[in-house]
Amino acid sequence: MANASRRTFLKGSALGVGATGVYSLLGSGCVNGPAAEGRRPLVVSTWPHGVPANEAAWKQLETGGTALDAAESGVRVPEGDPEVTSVGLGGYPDREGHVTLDACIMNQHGDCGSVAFLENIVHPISVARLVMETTPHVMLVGRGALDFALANGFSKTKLLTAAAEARWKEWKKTSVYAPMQHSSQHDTIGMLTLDQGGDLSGACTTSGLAYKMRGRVGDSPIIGAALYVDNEVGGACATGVGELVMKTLGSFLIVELMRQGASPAEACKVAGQRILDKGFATKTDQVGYLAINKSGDVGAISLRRGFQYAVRDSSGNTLLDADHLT
Ligand code: SD4
Repeated sequence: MANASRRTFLKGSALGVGATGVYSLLGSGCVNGPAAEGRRPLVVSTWPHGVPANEAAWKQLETGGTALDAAESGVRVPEGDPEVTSVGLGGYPDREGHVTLDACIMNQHGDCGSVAFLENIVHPISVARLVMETTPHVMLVGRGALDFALANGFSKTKLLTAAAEARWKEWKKTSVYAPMQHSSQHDTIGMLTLDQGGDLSGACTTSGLAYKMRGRVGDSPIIGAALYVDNEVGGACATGVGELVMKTLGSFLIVELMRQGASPAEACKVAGQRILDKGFATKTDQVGYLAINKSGDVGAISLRRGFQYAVRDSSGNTLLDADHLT
C-alpha cells in the first residue's frame, strides 16, 4: 500500500493501537526533515558526534557497502574517541568508577545482537555484531560478554581516561545519587543506515548514564527500546534517559507507527508524547528519537530543546536541531 493510502486507512479505521490518538497527532502538522522519495544511500545519527560517525558510515555506503557494515563502522568512531565522554573509550564511569558499556546492532533480516554491562572493550558494537552473527543468542552481558569478546580476539583496554576519572572524583565529593545525562551535546550514539540497495540497518552504543548504579543497564542494548529496524518499513533509535525509553519501547513503537502509514516525524512525535502522557518524565529528563523510513524520509523529536541529529546524504552532512515537545 502506498504511504498516502496507508495514511488514509489509518485515519479511517479503528486500529487496535488507538487510531484516534495517532490521528490527532498526525493532524498536528509535525514535520521534521524533508520528505525525499527514494533518498539513498542515507545515514543519520544522534548528536554532534554523529557528524564524524556519519562520515565513516558514508564512506562505506557511497562505494556500495552494506547498511550493516556502514552502521558498525560509523559508531566505532565515537567508541574509539576518548574525547567523547558518553560512548566507549573515555566514557564517564558508574558511581564506583567503572566504565560499563551497552550496545546493540540490527540488520536488514531482523537479526540482532547486543551486549550489556561490558567492561574493558573499546568497541562493544563489534562484539554485539559477533553475538548476532556467530551465536544462537541475541544478548550477552557482563563477564560472559567480556569472555566472549576476549575469546574472539578483542583485547582488554582501560576505558577510564584521566579526564573522566578526574570528573568522577569531583562528582564523588558530593556523590548524591542522581545519575546524570551528559551535557546536551554529548550522548549515546544511535545510527540508522540505508544502503544503495535499499536495505536498512542500525546500531546503538553508549557508556550509559554517568555515575549510574553499578550494574545498571539502560535502553541502548535493548532491541525495540533504543533501536529497532524493520527492512520493510524503516528504523528508529533513541537517546536520553533509558528508563523512559524502556518503559515505552520507543523504537519499536515508532517503527510500528510507520508501518501503519505515519511519517518518521509523526511516529517520533507520538512516541515522545507517550512518555509525557504516561507521566514518566521529570521536568528535566531528556529523550530524543530519530527515525528513517524506506524512502529516506527522516524524522526526529525530543522531550525538550537541545537534541541534535546528523543527516548524511549525497548533498552533504548536516547537523539539525530536533523539534521538541515541551
Ligand atoms: C542510557 N540512553 O543508558 C542511554 C544513555 C543516554 O543520556 O543516552 N544518556 O540510558
